[in-house]
Amino acid sequence: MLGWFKNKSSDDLDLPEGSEQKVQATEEPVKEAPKSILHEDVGVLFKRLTRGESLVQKGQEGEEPVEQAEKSILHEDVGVLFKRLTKGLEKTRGNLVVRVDELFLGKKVIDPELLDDLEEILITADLGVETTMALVDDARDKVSRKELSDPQVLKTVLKEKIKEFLLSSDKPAELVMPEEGPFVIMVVGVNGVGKTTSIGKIANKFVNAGQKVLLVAGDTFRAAAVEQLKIWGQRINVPVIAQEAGADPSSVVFDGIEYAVKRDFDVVIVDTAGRLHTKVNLMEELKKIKRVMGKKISDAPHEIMLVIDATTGQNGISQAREFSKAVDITGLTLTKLDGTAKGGIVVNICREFDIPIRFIGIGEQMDDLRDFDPEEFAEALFGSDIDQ
Ligand SMILES: Nc1nc2c(ncn2[C@@H]2O[C@H](COP(=O)(O)OP(=O)(O)O)[C@@H](O)[C@H]2O)c(=O)[nH]1
Ligand SMILES: [Mg+2]
Repeated sequence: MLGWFKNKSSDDLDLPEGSEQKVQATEEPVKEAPKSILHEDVGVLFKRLTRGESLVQKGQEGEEPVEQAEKSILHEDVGVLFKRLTKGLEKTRGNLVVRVDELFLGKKVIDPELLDDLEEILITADLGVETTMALVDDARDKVSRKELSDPQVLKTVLKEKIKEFLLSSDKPAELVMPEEGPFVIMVVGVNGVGKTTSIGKIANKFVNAGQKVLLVAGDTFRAAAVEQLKIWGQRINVPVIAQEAGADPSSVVFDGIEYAVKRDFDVVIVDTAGRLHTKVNLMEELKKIKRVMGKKISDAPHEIMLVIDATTGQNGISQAREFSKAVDITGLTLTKLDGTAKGGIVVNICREFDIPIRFIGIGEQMDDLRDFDPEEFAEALFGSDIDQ
């Protein structure tokens, strides 16, 4: 039987010594285990989770019709969610889309000045120099080849191109589900980017999909960080493995993984510190944590998720580079898009990195962590038929 779909036992949870269990996991009704989700990639898995689908339906054997729509979001919900996404991206929309619209308003010719102004807008919205140059150079080429002369057409071309960059990131992640044992997610990122908050929100999605989730407080740098994760554990009713502040993170993680294996957890999400005494130590510590996981479960962690605060602009890009050097980042979460006019960073990241964006944060509420769907994102940003 696959680890992901092991029948849940309702035994008591005995936490390792030194760990604290705030709340007992609620036991979900036992469901029959499907067989074919094994090689589904993690990206797809996350997407299905965030759409509220049950994980225990795809590939199910047997003749009874799969109740596909049972939990999937109804049409009106999609509309509401989309509106919220649009609202979350309002600042970026104002800074990028509205400014581009204004720039092109009443223009009859594409002259160098127009292209310079366009360049400035794109840079200001944090699309990054390279992405901006790619867009503007493409326009210049088209103009000089006389393929393009109408500014309104350029505007459309520009939006299409940005969409293309976003969509280019929509590649399946080369990850497979573990054959047995829990699926382990290690969450990394600098201090304050939204790791712990995102962990709570992601864990909630897994819980809603019927998974038995364990949180591990690997950020032992500050007592408040441990407390914060425990509070999330309470909110969503999942146990948290933690030790006192200052404890060795690797030892907390070791305990956590061991506990999860022993107790048949489906998903383990490990929080890590974003700051230690020096940067070098942080990266070394993360490598060590990763090694410790690998000792307990040979292919763990199955996902190393880097959380980036979108309001930090190009800094976020440097963080992605730096963390990628230390550990193999397999997925990204971009938080606080609701708080920035520089959401163009999403386009920049899609174009520059091969790492898929799993989630975007558009607010502080539980369901404000959204599955990143490039098509939907582009639509929310550019869609002209959206009432504001
Ligand atoms: N507006 C907004 N705030 C967020 C979002 N994600 C996280 N935050 C806030 O960012 C702050 C830092 O988050 P935290 O999870 O503690 O960051 P960590 O240090 O990386 O664990 C908290 O106040 C969160 O509520 C988001 O998507 N939008
Ligand atoms: Mg934290």
